[in-house]
Amino acid sequence: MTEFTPTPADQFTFGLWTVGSIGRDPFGEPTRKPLSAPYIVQRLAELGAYGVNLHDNDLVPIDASAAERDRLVSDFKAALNDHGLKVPMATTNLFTDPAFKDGAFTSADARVRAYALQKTMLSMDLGHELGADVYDFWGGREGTEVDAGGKLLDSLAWFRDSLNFLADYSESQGYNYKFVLEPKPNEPRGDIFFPTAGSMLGFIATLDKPDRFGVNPEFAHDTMAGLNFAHAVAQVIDAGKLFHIDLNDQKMGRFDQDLRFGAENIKTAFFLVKLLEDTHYSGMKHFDAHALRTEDEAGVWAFAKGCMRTYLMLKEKARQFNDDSEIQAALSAYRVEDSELEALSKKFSPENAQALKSRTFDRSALGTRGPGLEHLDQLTIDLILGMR
Ligand code: GLT
Ligand code: MN
Ligand code: MN
Repeated sequence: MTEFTPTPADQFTFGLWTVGSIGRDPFGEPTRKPLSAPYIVQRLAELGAYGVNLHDNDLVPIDASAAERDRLVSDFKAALNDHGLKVPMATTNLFTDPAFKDGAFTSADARVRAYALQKTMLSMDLGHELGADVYDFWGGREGTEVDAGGKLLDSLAWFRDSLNFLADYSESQGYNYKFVLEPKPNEPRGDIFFPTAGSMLGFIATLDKPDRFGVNPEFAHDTMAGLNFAHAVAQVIDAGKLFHIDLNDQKMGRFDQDLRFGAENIKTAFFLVKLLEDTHYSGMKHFDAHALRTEDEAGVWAFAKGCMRTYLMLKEKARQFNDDSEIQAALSAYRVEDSELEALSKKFSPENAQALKSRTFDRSALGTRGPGLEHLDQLTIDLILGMR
């Protein structure tokens, strides 16, 4: 159906590492051949994506010579130019190389922490050269399996110092980066520091330049831990910190599956899309997922199309939800308004406090009211299943 065909105006992005995944897992060898970065650019543009994001080493191998780097970057830029694709977000691979096995910015080895800063500055240079204005920090190795090393508080301080250093570096270079911190509870470490969006929000407030920093929440990361991703995103929006979002899917309690967006938790995906659309989220919608390991290259592009199509279908469902008179009536019935009590409760004053303290409430009536949520939720299910 053409109406669910994406265009760049939808601001969908993928990572070189997502559609480029070769299907390796801890138990098995790759099942697909690598795709070159220029080819990925071409295919994503054909599918209607807005942009492609990358880690430094998705494009330039960690041991590349300067000449090799220049050739890879210039071929990539030519492809971006030819196909009109952008690079909105860049990040650093601080997790694959064995040097980072016990953390990057939170390593107990000062040499590793310094190397992580060097690698990130060079990667920020590359991202800027490619036009990125969002820079992501996913601390995959920033965590522990054992806490006997006694670095829990030090790690927080080292991480803070590193982010402050890099924000100053960005400013000194005239880069206009907005930084996004991406929480994950575990995997690849047994426990990763800053496991939730809320912990990132708390930490951002302790940085030297908190305005430069936001959160990059990811559907699968909260879902692994049994959390409700739409709730987490609402909190990030409320804090004015939703600068970027990673969309995918996941079964609760499993390993990091990175499933196609909407593949598993369709109801949470619906309420998430509704939240993003109702609040006019204007950042990138990045599909941080990959095709199933079972798939060949055709499966990779079916996966990419599916992520975008499902988002657009859920966006249409959200519009229908807002236009549906029966649903809107059930929503109105759910909320009880009382302008006098709302005025008294809005803000403290001695008079308001006194008025509330002396008020008589019909507690029994409050406890027996049926709010109609079963009816409202079934209307939502009917809508999602296409029965309305
Ligand atoms: C890795 C991780 C993702 C992060 C990427 C950015 S890499 O695939 O699982 O959630 O967003 O470093
Ligand atoms: Mn992830
Ligand atoms: Mn992610």
